[in-house]
Amino acid sequence: MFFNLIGGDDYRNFPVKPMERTFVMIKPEGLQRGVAGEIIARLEKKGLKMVAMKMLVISGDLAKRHYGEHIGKPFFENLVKYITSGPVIAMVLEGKNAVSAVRSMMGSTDPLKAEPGTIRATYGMDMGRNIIHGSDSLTSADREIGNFFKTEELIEYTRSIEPWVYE
Ligand code: RTP
Ligand code: MG
Repeated sequence: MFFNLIGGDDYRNFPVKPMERTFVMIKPEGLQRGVAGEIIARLEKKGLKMVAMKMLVISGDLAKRHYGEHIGKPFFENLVKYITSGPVIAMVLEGKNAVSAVRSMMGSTDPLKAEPGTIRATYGMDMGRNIIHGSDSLTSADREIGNFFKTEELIEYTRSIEPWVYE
């Protein structure tokens, strides 16, 4: 967690707001199905600020590190095989309560159980094809951001719309 004065000097009378950063990934089917842009647009429209983004094919090592908490579970091998099967888009998004904001936009892990209107409910049919990943806690977010991005790839900038997103 870190603190950011919104709008810079022009808004110095605004209170300092705690902002979170979360790691988000459009999984391989997002690019194969041509819906990656739509999903990114939803996250942007919500008000989340993009601080890093890249397209990559995940290596086996990176996949095992990213999904390390699931090592030994019956779905682990398939998960690693799938997530390394094609390009993904990795992002860091910033905002107030960004971790839980993204998780609630994503919906449950199983797209058939996800609340209607959530990203997974809208774009998925199967547990192993749930289109998007988002960090499940601030601790995971820090770890996942570090796995995918160098510090210098996280871009610090001010958006003039900030006072129209946060009170
Ligand atoms: P993610 O990490 O991908 O954002 O998903 P999540 O937090 O909602 O779910 P998690 O428990 O972390 O599981 C990671 C991914 O593994 C697949 N999975 N399959 N067959 C199963 O029981 C099972 N459980 C999980 C899903 O693709 C899930 O996104
Ligand atoms: Mg998870």
